Amino acid sequence: MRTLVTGGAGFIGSHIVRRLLELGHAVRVLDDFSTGSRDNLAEVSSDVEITAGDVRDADALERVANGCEVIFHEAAIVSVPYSIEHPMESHAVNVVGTLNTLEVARRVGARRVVFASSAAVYGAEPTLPKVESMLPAPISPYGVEKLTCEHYLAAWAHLFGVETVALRYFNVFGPRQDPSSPYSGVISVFVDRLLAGRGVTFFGDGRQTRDFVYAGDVAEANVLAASARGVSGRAYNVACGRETSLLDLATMIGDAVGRPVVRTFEPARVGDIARSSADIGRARDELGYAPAVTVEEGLRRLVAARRA
Ligand code: UD2
Repeated sequence: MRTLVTGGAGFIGSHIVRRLLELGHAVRVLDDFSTGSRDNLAEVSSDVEITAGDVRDADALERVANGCEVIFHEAAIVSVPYSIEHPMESHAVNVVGTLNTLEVARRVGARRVVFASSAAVYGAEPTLPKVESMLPAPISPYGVEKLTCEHYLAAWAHLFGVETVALRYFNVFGPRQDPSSPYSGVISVFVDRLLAGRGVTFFGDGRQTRDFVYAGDVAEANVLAASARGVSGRAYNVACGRETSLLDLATMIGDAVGRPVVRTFEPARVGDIARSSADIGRARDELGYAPAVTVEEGLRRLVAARRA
């Protein structure tokens, strides 16, 4: 089938693009290259139609979406702290960009939109593991935006028959995640620092936990969500289903790199949640999702990719 990946030159998008190509699908990418890069698609670029453009630009989006059966909508400003500092811009890209994607999907007759949502929709409510039947209660603009988009998706499925699926990503890691921004994922930062012979810094006591999921598994969840039956209008946790503390994570990364880990501690980040883990039963039962890569194995692959 012909597919479009918005944000396809970004970290997660580039994993989805590769998986789609492996399965023999035709792939188009729309990316504004604000955080994505052509390097992320370097060795597959001759197999992908890449267009530079903004998801808020309806004409550009319609041109690339025309003829596509499934749209994977990954284009977004992906930072919680950035959304707090720049709520208007974050809303415009994340909410208006998604609404535009839904409208374009309807106009071009796309069968399905698979959307990159986030664990941020759950907010700080402490009950674990997070399960989709819980009432979402986001506490950041980013979380509000992702939840708003989920509601738009469900409404568009109901009103216009565009099939929609929202995937609530937990803490995604893997090759091509950029370690250089102040908002970078903790694994990309820790791996980069250890490979450079430096120590790691914990914000807080390091006992906070996250459910880290390998990007290849996230790509597989997207592919499954594109074709599963009876799932339109629904949302699914995409995680590993395992809770890992940052202290344990640093030890695991030290093992993968083969270096002892020097630890320093700084005050906790404002708004940081203490613990996070997902119930992945709904994705398993309804999408057939089964994460194939453990955190340890994912770290080994990431370290090997960074060294190469
Ligand atoms: C993740 C997602 C975010 C959103 C959110 C929902 C990433 C990169 N971000 O935010 O988009 O979906 O989940 O809840 O996946 N930390 C350190 N030292 C460092 C860097 C980070 O201790 O050098 C801590 C940080 O304070 C936090 C944990 O590591 O407690 C994870 O931080 P993160 O930025 O990787 O991801 P998170 O969970 O804040």
